[in-house]
Amino acid sequence: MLGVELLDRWIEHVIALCNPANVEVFTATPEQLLTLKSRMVEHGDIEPLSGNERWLHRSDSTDVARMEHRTFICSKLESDAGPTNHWLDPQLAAKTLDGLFTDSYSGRTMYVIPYAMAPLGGVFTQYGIEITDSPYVALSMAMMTRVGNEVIDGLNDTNVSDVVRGIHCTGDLDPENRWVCHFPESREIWSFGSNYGGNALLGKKCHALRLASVIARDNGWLAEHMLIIELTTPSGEKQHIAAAFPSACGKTNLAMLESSLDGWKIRVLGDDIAWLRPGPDGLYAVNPEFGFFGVAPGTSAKTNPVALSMTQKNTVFTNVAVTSDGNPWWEGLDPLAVGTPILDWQGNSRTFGDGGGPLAHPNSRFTSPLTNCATLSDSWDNPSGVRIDAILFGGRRPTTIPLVMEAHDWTQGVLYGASMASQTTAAATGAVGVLRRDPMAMLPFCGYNICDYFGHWLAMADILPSLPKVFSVNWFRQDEQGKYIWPGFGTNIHAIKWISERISGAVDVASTPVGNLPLRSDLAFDDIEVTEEAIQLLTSIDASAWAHELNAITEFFRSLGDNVPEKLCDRVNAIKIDLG
Ligand code: SAT
Ligand code: MN
Repeated sequence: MLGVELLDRWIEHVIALCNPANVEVFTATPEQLLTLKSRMVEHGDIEPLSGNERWLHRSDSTDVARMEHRTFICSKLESDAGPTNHWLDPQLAAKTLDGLFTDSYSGRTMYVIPYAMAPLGGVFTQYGIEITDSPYVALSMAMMTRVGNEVIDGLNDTNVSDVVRGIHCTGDLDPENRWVCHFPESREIWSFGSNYGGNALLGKKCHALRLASVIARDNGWLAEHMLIIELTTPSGEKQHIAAAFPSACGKTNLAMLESSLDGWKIRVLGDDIAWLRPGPDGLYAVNPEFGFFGVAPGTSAKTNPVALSMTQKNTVFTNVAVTSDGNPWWEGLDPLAVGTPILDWQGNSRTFGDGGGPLAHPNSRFTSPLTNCATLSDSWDNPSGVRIDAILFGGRRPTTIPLVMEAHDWTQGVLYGASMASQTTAAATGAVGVLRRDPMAMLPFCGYNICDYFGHWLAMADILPSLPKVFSVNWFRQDEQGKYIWPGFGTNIHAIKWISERISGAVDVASTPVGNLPLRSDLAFDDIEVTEEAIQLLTSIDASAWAHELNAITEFFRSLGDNVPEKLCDRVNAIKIDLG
């Protein structure tokens, strides 16, 4: 089938198990895409929207987000999955999955999708095969990963044991019978019962984060939940920043930020995942993905005009509302006149302003290829990646955490990441708005023991020829009335500018035990609508709030058992002492 004996044998095994009506090796040729789309239209999987190659997909109403409690790491040892993952015994899992997948494709087409993650032809490139019975998954994989004949050539030249093998089945979409299982030792992924992005596009969270984090641990690199941007300073210097934020905390908006400050320019390489490896003179990064899978609600001409124009062509929208002239609509876009007819995300006839709840699902999405993006960096497809000058960690924090601060050293930087917390969002099922610790934004994505993961981050200091600076950022600070005090979005460039000036050594800092803060005179805040009190709150630290925060971090580390690296616990204690 692919001309690689061991892989072909595996594909034959899947055919025998799942019993499809047809088998198609899907390389997303123009003919294949045309046939796929017309088949999907016929079956009601997608419908055309107005504009050039814009499509709507409506998911099952219960299949709208990742389900962390149905996501499993099936390592041989439970201790390898660690305290934050759901573990399943691999043999037991295999037995259950074998049962679920038996005859599960009957009457359906089985798509075999060879894909690559990361630009082709470099040390970063990894190959995978996803087998699925979902045309929506096939169409999405063609946008989110690299597919095609060149990929099959690369796959042929790759060690078979390095190829990630993923098998996905739509199943009955019963939320209680949903399984996203990862086998790090055999590099396999089995996903049953959901067609939602993070559960079903196996190149994304399953391969590029959960399995890749294990591969990265074993090979001295990092697979992270990070955006990558290229910053050009007024003097023409290029710097690169990787930033970790939990899902739906504005990674896509930051990645596509258009600078309002004269002479500063931002270009995007990725908005969700970064693979980072030691290079000749530091840490190099690529975006393993080939597309954007962005949250639609809140994307507007004000928050992200770049994303908005990107979705004017060649885009699949999932679970958005549709206007009577066939345009996608979601909360955050310009309101329509009250009483205007509109279809909500489930296809119900509604009228605008009818008070019947959100029209688009809060986790509705757009899927567009990277090349749709007008501010894509020229380096986006460079197989060597770009050298990272700074790493940012951020979350939704209403209190305590200042707008921006710089770690004194790598250990404190790792502590920033390891103690990250954020209010939860609609990107995963469960309560929204609750503060939870989410180390490096990897809580749902680290494929191994989180304590070992902290250790691996610390050890990078010994592997890397030079270390990027590490910063903590917080765009979500609130006042006592619960009102956001920082305008965010475009104004975040002011924090980025300070970070850049710290990289180049152009500005000094106010040193505190929790990190280095900007000097008031270095903040070009004059053109921003933000009060003096707000600036004060955003750029200072409150010792009693921090005492509370440090205790909460200690408690969190304790909740992870005895294996959190001592270096991190010691640092928390040292900061407590320094704070007095
Ligand atoms: O929901 S996905 O995992 O596909 C995207 C995200 O949450 O970052
Ligand atoms: Mn994400």
